[in-house]
Amino acid sequence: MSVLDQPVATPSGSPRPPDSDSAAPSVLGSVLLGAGALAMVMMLLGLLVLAFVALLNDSGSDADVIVSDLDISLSEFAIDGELSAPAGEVVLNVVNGGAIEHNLQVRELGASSANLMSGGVDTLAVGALEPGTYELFCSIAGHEASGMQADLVITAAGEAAPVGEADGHDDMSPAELDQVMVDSMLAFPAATEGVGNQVLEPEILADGTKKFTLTAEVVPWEVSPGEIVDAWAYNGQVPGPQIKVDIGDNVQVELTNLTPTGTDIHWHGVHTPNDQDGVSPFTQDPIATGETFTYEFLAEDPAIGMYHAHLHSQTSVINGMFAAFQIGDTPLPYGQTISGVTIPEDVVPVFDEPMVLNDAGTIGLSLNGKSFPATEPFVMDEGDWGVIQYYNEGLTAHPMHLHQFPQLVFAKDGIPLDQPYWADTINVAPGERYSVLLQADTVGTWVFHCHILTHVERADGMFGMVTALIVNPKDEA
Ligand SMILES: [Cu+2]
Repeated sequence: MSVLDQPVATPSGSPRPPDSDSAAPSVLGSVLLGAGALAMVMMLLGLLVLAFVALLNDSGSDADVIVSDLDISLSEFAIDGELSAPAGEVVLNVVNGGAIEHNLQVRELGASSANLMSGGVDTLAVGALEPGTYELFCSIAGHEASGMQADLVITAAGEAAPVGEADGHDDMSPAELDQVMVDSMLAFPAATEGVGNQVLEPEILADGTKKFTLTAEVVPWEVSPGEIVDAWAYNGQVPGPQIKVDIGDNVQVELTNLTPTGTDIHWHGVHTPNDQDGVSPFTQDPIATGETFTYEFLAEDPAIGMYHAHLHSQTSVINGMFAAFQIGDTPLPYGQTISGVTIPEDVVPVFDEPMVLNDAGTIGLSLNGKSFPATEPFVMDEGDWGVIQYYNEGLTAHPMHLHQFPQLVFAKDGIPLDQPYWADTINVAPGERYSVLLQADTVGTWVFHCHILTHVERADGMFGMVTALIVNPKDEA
């Protein structure tokens, strides 16, 4: 924090314009640089300002104004930086250090920075602030709830600045902080409206073609209890409906675009003719708002794929336009012995479920379109086997850790591994898919989460990329 140590007097009751004080220092700087005629003109203007200030001093003004420049950093999903200042003029120097678009608003003042792309900067001069607490937040849907809020504390002159993180919990005792965390965890699993990943049934055309119908539109989506965001969704779901076809099927997918922008569908990890790859304008024209386009291709090879928008993906995909697309079945390592563990010849998983990761946009840090405690648990009986397919549709990698049970990675991006391997933490980068097999041989509720800890906890409790594997005793099945 740089507080100007030469307070400038102003007439009582008429706050100084935020930038008037900076004119004089910048003029002096220009003169030092010897910058020619423009600098001379600026210097004259500066002298006029100084003369005006002197005149105000002579007129008997008594209000000293302190100007505080505060550096504020935005990221996924936090507001950090200099969050306290003495009463006076406050200027917020905002930088977006994150990967996606953010802004900074002061709730009580209605003041807002511009929307900043990654690396963007803006200066928000909020004027003279009285002592008190002001709420800072990012107004992009879902970001505040994901953690982008902070308190700006303005102290009275001579009062010490608060110590510690100004996250709205400074006044809580350790026991109270414990209780907030415990309460947030005991809310799991919480019911919310809307279920993603529903398997989409095709219409079978006369020639046997499997035709799937999708509508893309912006819909309200309950990410966590009471937190409803604008999702960009296929058929009103996040993730969009799962499409499963067999090897050799002729596939048609008819998409009607009701989103505000043009779109297309890219079949990620799926072999298609070039003109069906869904990358406008290279392989097709953008599908404009209100238009319908039909993709058609032969499902030749097995795939653990994804489908998502390619055009405007930085908005549409992270806001929800992503889903699983599967061709055929990826073979399990039947009868193989891997690191001393033999997979049964006749293993039959009790489930084969997608785990779609996202971390950005309106949906935010989430598993299958939901944030803890609204995430769906996996449920098995003791001794059962299950298959989980990880898909990362977000902007950063997530090390997915399951307590207690190693996961056998048997395919990467849908390609069966010659040498499957066991791991308890699977790092899934954007665009990647991992297929894992696991056996739940110990009863209990086992936490299953991203191990980037700020993706799962914040001061007001557990959230985001956490779910659980619940293993019931066999005889209670
Ligand atoms: Cu993560």
